[in-house]
Amino acid sequence: MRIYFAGSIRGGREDVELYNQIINYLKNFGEVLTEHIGDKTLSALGDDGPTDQFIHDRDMEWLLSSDVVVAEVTTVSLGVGYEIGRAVENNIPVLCLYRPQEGKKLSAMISGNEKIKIIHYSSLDQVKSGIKEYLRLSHH
Ligand code: 6K6
Repeated sequence: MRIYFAGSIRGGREDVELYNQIINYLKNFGEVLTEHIGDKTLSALGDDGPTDQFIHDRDMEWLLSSDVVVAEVTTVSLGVGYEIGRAVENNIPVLCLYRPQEGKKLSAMISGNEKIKIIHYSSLDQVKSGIKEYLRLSHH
């Protein structure tokens, strides 16, 4: 199974450690195409890598070749929202992982889309069992 993990980069890197842990768990189920999302050396501002056009084109190719998109959506990211939209448009199953917080709600464009599965969680153990159940049931 080819898994595209999406998580915030320029939207903010507060959850990078968690992305890393989720990516490591996802590796039990298949190939994670986007391991760099969990790379702590990748900052929100660093731009010493490839051009934005290269990043966009490469990521879209990976996204469209994936069997499932798993997105951590707690830290709001324009790029992650865009990737989710493109995945839905191309009939690629999307699993969103969200930690509910006081005074903040998930975008209605995500929570209101019946094609998107959303797991609300508060601990790593919880998110792991939710991922396991989803990936087992959806026969990818
Ligand atoms: C380094 C520092 C800033 O940007 C970089 C390199 N950028 C990216 N490298 C790989 N994937 C990226 C990059 N920027 C965005 N993406 C894709 O968009 C990833 O697949 C993420 O899921 C998503 C993050 O979007 P933003 O809007 O939070 O950056």
